[in-house]
Amino acid sequence: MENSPSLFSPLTLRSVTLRNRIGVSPMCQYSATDGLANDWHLVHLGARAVGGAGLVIVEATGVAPEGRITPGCLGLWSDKHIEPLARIAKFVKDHGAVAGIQIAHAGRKASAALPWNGGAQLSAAQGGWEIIAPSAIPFGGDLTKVPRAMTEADILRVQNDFVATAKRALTAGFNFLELHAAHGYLFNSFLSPLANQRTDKYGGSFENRIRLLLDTTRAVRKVWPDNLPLAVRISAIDWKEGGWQIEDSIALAKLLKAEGVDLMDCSSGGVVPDAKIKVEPGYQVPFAEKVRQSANIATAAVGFITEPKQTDEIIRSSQADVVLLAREFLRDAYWPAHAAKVLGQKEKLPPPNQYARAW
Ligand code: 531
Repeated sequence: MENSPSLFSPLTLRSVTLRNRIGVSPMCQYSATDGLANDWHLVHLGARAVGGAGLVIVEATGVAPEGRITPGCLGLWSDKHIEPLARIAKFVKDHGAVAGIQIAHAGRKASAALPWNGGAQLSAAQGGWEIIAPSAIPFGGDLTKVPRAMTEADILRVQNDFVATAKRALTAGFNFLELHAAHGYLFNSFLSPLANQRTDKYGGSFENRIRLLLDTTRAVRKVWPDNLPLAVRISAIDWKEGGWQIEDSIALAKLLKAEGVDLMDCSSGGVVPDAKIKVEPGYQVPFAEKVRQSANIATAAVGFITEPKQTDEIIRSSQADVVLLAREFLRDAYWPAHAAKVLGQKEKLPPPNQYARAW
């Protein structure tokens, strides 16, 4: 009889095996200088590998300086960014987790202040920069900058930036790569008709709006080894009439799967500031479930997931293959160890030798 998986079952994606289904969601730390990772990132991510996560994903990491959300965001746009990230990838792997990284371009949501400085967009005098997007439409709210509509040359350059960054991520030792196509950032703003009003081959029809992401994925897959998993984070819906819908996500997932994407990480929202989002425990899990069932691809569930029982149930009921915890992991780096105890499965997560007498 086949055993259906639970939270502490391993998961193999290509040649990479996660020791359990618990992942650290990529979470911005706004703590880098010039995009360079430092001791904060090492301790933040390293602690969660020690805590028992199966997968640790480094926060949205800019493929270009102007693709950072804030001046404190990580980047991997040059070779000098590799070494401090390599140190982190090694530590994470040495402690039993898969080392993932999310690579990103923030598009019209770039050039913002750190959240603890208000998060509004920065003028040039404040250290901000020119922002680019599919169309010259500002995001709104505190993000008032009018982006420059990208030329075809800009589009090709960004594609190349993703490819070059993927290569550097490989050199740094990561064994899981995620493309950020959610939360209103550059790829997401091409996907959604609410942000993309282009009239060329990158706008209008569904086929045109997904072109940049599809082309970039194809190009990245060529340099990201066959034996390593590739994931894409999407906003499964815009939570807005006239916006991107779940059917679009399913159609996109099928096409991305055909390009060699192994896992769809299903978040939602972030394309427009006035979306009506009903945030409650597990509110995005149905998106992971629908995409998984309808596109026949592995998914990650993310968003307001905090409880061991709830998390275990998501895996047992086949709603998702991986559960990514975000804020709950900020509250508790040892969440997997605590969850194993609550679920009566302590034997499934052996302690690090150094901590064995206290586990
Ligand atoms: C939270 C967020 C989730 C969904 C929609 C909008 C915002 N996060 C997203 C982060 C940045 C900080 C806020 C990223 O995806 C990089």
